[in-house]
Amino acid sequence: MVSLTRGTGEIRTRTGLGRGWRLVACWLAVFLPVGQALAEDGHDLWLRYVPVQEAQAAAYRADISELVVTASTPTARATRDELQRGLQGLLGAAPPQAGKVGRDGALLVGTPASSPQLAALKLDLKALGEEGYLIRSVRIGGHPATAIAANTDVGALYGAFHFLRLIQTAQPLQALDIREAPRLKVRVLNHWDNLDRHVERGYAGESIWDWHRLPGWKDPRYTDYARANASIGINGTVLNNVNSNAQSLTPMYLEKAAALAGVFRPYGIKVYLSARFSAPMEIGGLKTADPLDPAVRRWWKAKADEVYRAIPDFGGFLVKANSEGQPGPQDYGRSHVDGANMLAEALAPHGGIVMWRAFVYSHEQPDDRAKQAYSEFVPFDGKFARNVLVQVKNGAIDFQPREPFHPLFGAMPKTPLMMEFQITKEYLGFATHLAYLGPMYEETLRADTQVRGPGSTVARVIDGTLDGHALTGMAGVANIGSDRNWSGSHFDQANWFAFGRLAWNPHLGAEDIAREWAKMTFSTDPAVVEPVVAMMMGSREAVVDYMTPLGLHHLMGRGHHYGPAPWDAGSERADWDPVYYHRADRNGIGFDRGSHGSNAVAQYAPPVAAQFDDVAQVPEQFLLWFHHVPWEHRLKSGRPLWDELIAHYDRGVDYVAGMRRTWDGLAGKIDPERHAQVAAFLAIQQQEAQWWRDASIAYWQSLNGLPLPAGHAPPPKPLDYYQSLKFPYAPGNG
Ligand code: GCW
Repeated sequence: MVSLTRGTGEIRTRTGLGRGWRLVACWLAVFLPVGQALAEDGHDLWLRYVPVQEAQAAAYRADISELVVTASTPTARATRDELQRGLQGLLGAAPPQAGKVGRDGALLVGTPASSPQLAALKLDLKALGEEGYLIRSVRIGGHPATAIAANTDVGALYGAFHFLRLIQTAQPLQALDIREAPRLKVRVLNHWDNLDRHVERGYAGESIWDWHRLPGWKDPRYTDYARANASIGINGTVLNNVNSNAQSLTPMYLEKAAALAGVFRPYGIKVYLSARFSAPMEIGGLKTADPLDPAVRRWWKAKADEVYRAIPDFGGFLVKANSEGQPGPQDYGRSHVDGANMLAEALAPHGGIVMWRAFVYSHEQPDDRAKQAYSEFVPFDGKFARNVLVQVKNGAIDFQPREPFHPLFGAMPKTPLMMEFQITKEYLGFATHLAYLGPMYEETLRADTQVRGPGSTVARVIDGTLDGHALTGMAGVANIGSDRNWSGSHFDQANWFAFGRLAWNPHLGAEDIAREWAKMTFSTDPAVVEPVVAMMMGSREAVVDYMTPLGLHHLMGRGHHYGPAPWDAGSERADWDPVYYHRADRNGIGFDRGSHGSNAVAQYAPPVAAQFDDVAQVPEQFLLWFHHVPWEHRLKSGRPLWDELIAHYDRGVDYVAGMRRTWDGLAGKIDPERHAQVAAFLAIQQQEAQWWRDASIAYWQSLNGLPLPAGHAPPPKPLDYYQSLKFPYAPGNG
């Protein structure tokens, strides 16, 4: 049974509720007695707007006695509707609307242009830019009021969501003085969604884009998607997979994309498309896609013009070129700069941008795949057009549970680099493993590249402050699908949320974000919030422990990436095989990327390179990423590597058991439907964590022949059992 008691924030109480408010309060008291469970399926995400405790609601209602929003634009209407819906849900009824502030407790929302009363306040909005806002307690005509003010309607919408979040997280509404502006300009989701609705690396059902029924049928989900994104400041979405299909650029599909853009526009969200480099040949009838060929250049210009006729505020193109078999400029002996700048030129007259991905690796087998993006891109620093962002994954391999920060960050000072994080959990157990990615994002963002001395963090590279870039951004590979709960699991919603909050401000803390999310998603009761946040904060480290401890990486089953397969070898490319990454044998384990090995360390700034290169100084979490060491290698704990590896595996499995106990203890405090699904998923996770541990140990033992240290159980099955497991239909593949 769920408790409707939410929050402990100190809320001032007032009397004198209007008649409407009193009726609603009575209604709630009769029909929603404390202790009654509400059925919840996660569809409302963190925008649940469930009633706060009545005493608090009464206080909040006194603070918000009327709503003053000039709803003269679609965005302002969306703002008004969201406030009405939110306050209705949270407080039992929406406050009455007024044309202007006329009594105590008004909530005045808008821009100086839309509201003379706001203009008269002469608030300092200059530094807030086009998307910022302030929320301030003010006096208007002698009445205490709250102003949500911005330079644009979208800024005011963001402010409204922030205001609702204050109530959702049980904050007081007095003496407010909040100023917010996003630190990054382009805050986009990347959907790896195909036109047939298969989602590459998607674990939440099929794509939410119902291309076949578009543009005629605009699923109401699209509006909810836009609301959810706007609530965390996401301002763009790339609709289609980077492994793209040229059809997305045909008139038929542009019309469908335009319909989506129309739904998203009021919420400040621009549509972008992944552009297939060979589209001029596939849908344009040209014989080449050579970026220096005049006919090709003309084709892209005409295509950009056509796109902008359909979608006047189109954001631009995302491109994966010459990577994993995708076409690109190198097919014609041209460079990434030639390719990116050709598209940039076509988009520039319309204000569009190109997000050119640095996730490349060549057809030839490199000595170390981790080095390739840096080698290919650094020589081009300063050569990309002004409207190009180079989009760099957080690490140099591929979204592993843990990677050191990508060496490109800080290495291209004359080029704006944007971050690419993966929100969907391709390598972290899919949707059934609870892994809160906030700490992983934070770890990368706070990593110190040291390129301009200490404090040159990755966050400062991407927010433009380190090298003075105005064009900045962050992309997140979406975990959204048509599952009722959007993300495949309730806790995976937190990763979408955390991505958005960090894209808005990459200096935020993962724990604060988790606490916000937990309050909005489950309950403000500290007896719920604190254990949930504690579970979340250690959950990604647990995945690292049971899958790839101490710097191991890419040991997942080939292709689908589900489950352990450290033995996998012999595929068409060595660098798709786990054995390429761990290099284990009888004597030792790890990839030597030090100065005597592939020398990938040299791609970092000297102090960082020196630290990573020295086996005695490298952070142990990256030991086997940078070094090949004997199984007996002593770690800081005094234990040999082998014993330490086993300890990590067991610690990871134990953590999951601990999460299950914590979650079981929350029965009765969380609605039964969501509680049951999380409990079932945690049981799956525990089984799979154990499987990872057992299969990995069985395999390492087959190489090193070492016994397990005392107190650690041997794998229950022989190695060939684990090797025999096959998963031809694992989701999200290919
Ligand atoms: O993580 C890998 C995935 C591919 C993906 C590729 C990329 C879209 O396994 O499925 O392709 O990265 O980022 O381009």
